[in-house]
Amino acid sequence: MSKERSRSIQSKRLVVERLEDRSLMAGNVTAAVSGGVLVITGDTADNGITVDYIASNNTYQVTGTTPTGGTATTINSLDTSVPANAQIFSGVTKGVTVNAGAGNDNLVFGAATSTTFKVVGNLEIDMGLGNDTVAIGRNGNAAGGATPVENEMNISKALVVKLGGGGDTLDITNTTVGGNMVIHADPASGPTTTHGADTVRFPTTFTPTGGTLQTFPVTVAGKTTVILGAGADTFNALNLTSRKGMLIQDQAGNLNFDLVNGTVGGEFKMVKNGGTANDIDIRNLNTGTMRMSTGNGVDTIAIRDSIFARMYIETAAGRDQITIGNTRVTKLGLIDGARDKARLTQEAGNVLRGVVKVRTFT
Ligand SMILES: [Ca+2]
Ligand SMILES: [Ca+2]
Ligand SMILES: [Ca+2]
Repeated sequence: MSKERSRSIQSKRLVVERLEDRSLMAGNVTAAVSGGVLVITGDTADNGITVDYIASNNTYQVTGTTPTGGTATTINSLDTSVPANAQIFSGVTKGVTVNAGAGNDNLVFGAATSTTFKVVGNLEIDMGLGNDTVAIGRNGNAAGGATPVENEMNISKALVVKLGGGGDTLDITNTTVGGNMVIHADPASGPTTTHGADTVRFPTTFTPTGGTLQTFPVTVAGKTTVILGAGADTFNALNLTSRKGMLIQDQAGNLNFDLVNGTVGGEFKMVKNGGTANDIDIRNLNTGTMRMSTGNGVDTIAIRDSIFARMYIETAAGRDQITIGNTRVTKLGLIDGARDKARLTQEAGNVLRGVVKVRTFT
């Protein structure tokens, strides 16, 4: 073999090795349409993924972004910041599925420049292990901007989000769901040691600079189920309507819960187990039956400006604080402070028809 030939082989090897190293670090996501479903699959690296809907020709674009502290993600091994490499898909008629895999992944639906996002079918997301962030729908704009940029998300069937192990954050705004909405903040099975402190938020308001507050609600035609798992979890919902009921479940770790301007058809039910000092705030909730059990620990529960046909509150062990203000119960209910008794503070404006109070003090 000539010296030149040998040198040329060596330099080729070097180039290949360098490319492999780079793709491993950057993370690659595959995207393809299979049976009418847009399937997006991440790897074990930190993946940044933005999915956009192009209304003019009913197509979907998947773009790689740079996750916090990571490097730019490629889509189908292509650098999508190069216009010629744009990954655009048609024939998406039966939904969108995302499996982000391990790593600290960042998933966004709706580019900053577009105004609508449509999914015909289910939107199913599984973020897997790692501290992940997911944003569905958009309102607001860059800091100091004058005009709200909004992206209304419209899902014809169910929205299912599994955030997996780790401390994850999910934001949903400006969204309508035609079926049920199911959110698992931790793995649905297996030991709670993989559970993390998760945040599920519905940040549905925006005030443009020099303008007035605007509302971008979330409406679910079916039932909403949120399972927060163990860890110190936060649930903060503003302007959330769920027409066929709502179930909130939380295991060990303190829960910080806020539900403001909520409408729930049928029953709102919260089952909280564990935590030493849960903080539960409900304001302006309109539902048929409000059913809450807060488990052990010294819990703070405040219910204000709300209307229920029936209201059941059980606070279990621990000397809990229950505050009720300007709230109307039209049929019946029960407030049970359990064996340590709960302090019940009644503010002005309550009409608690048929509500029996046991093991409470004022
Ligand atoms: Ca990943
Ligand atoms: Ca996760
Ligand atoms: Ca959790």
